[in-house]
Amino acid sequence: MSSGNTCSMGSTVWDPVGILRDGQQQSKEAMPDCTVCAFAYGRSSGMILIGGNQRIGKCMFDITVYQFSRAWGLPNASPFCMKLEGYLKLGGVPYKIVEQNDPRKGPKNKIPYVKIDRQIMGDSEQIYEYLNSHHVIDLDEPLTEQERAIQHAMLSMCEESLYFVMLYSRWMDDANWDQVRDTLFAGMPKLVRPIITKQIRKKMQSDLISQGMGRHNLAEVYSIGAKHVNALGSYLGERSWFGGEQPVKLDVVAVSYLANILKPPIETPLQETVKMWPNLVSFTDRALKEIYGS
Ligand SMILES: N[C@@H](CCC(=O)N[C@@H](CS)C(=O)NCC(=O)O)C(=O)O
Repeated sequence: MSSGNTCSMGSTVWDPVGILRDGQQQSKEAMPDCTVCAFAYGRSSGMILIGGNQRIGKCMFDITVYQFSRAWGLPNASPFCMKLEGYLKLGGVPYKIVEQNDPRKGPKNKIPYVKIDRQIMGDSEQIYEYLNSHHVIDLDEPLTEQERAIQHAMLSMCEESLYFVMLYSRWMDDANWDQVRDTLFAGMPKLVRPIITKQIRKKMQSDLISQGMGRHNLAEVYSIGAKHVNALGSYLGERSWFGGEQPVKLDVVAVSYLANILKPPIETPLQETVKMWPNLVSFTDRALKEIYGS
């Protein structure tokens, strides 16, 4: 699959960045006599760099992540941004961050998106799948097929429903709006802030109504959210990680939502439900520390 230092897998050809054993990064021009080989061994996978007859380093895509500015002391106030960065951190994949607060700049009009070598790509799960299919990352390797199936369903529960409960608490629940506006738009010039934030809030509310969550009242929405949080709490049980002995994809997904519910100074019934699960509270702190170093 490799020739010289350009690597091809299927129809994709890419020019990886070499990372030598001493941690130095090298461009492909600086490694004309090296060969790139893919390897996969247990949870560890990637591209190694062979020079002469020896392994002299590893290769990685040159990855730039475009994501919202950080807020509330969280890795990110967007669970999708927080999750994508967590995947890369847990997988030991190097990346650069560029702050981007305008979703219209992304290929799917959403944040986050990435540039991998010269290719722009949107959607956190599609980005993960791409890296996984190129042997860069495989966070669910420790799981059985059945565990993967259950955890895939829980990931969808978080992204396709709990996410919208959280959005509702930020954009529709009047009790929280001042806090949300003044934190998420702190960087916006004061003169235009009231007008622009009003427009964005209107758009978010209309999106929530189209999606369906916005048609429920407060009590109904928080009761949907409580069922999801209870499912996460029961499923985690006494374990440290959803992966058992070690974190897997769902650990990154779960902390991205739980931290975003627990840490901002937004007191909601959803936050109260999480606080009723001491295992989820300690999981959140453990995952923030061990996955994100915060
Ligand atoms: N499926 C996408 C969802 C990303 C997403 O919904 N991002 C939100 C921020 S958390 C966004 O950009 N919203 C802007 C908008 O909808 O206009 C992913 O996994 O990356």
